[in-house]
Amino acid sequence: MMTTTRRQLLVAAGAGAAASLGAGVAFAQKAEFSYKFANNVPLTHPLNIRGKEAVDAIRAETKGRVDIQIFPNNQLGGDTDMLSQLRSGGIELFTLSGLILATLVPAASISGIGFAFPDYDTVWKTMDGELGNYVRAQIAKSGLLAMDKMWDNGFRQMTSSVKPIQSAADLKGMKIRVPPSPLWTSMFKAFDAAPTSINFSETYSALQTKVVEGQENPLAIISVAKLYEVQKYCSLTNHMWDGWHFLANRRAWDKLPEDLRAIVAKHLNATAIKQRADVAALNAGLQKELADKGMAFNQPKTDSFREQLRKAGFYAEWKGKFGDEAWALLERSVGKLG
Ligand code: X2X
Repeated sequence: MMTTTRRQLLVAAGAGAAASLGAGVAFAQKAEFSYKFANNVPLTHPLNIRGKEAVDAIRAETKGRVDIQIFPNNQLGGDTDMLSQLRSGGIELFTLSGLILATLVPAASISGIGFAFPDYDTVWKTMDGELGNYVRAQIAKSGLLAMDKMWDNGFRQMTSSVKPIQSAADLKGMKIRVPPSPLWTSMFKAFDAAPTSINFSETYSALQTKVVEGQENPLAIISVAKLYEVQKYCSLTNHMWDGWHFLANRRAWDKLPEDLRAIVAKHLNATAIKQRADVAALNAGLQKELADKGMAFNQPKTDSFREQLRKAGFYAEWKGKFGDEAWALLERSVGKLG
């Protein structure tokens, strides 16, 4: 079943490429607004497949006035570098994990609290709702703008080249790559692991050269970035959810006339909903494909991980950092934490 879904996605990618060639001919005159959209994942990820669909729709509906070029797969640098470029205006559009954005907007990492979300329904209710609005308001104060709908990365799983992770005790001392974000480092320190902050652009080689033994990511990322080539074990921990904010440089956004802004936002937000469905399907079905490629899967009980976070004071510490208002918004959606 999964092979079909993946094939459909790849066919969609091909169709997108053809459509954009057509668009190039139709709108050969120079666009009034030529913007760059940069991101950290390969072209085969639904973020780029649907992203392409969105920029094609925007080009068509604006009759070529808004022309967005996609720079996938860290072509313009790692996440922290792309964030600087977004702020300076070197790139106009960028998708970034809320947790990494938290280096600039601390509230943005609240969606990554360990084991906060039980399922996707709760994720989208929360992030399309009040907590998401709260975070987007904080982002707006930073000179950036976040589209209303986040794009899905997914529930994250732990992988390693040395052993399956069966319980929190197996993480003790493990050299594990985490994305550059205080919350990620704090969480894996609370697990008693030895986390190192590494941008995704450097992750494959860090695993390959054994600078680190493990990493954690949703199955869609493990698949499209071929992390299965350098990792043996995959432990289905679902320890946190992660998604991308679709960010714009404020000055570039304000340059767009109101009607064009509405068209861009409409397509980015509508396409996000389709991208979420693609990622959910991939993450639900990729286990067999990755097993066929040689990964060994296990499904640990989550109790020991949750208990370890509680014992280490992780929830109490981050409740203090995020503050009562944000924490209450999160708990209103997901129930009492910690
Ligand atoms: O850096 C990662 O691990 C990734 C690709 O999941 C993010 O964008 C946070």
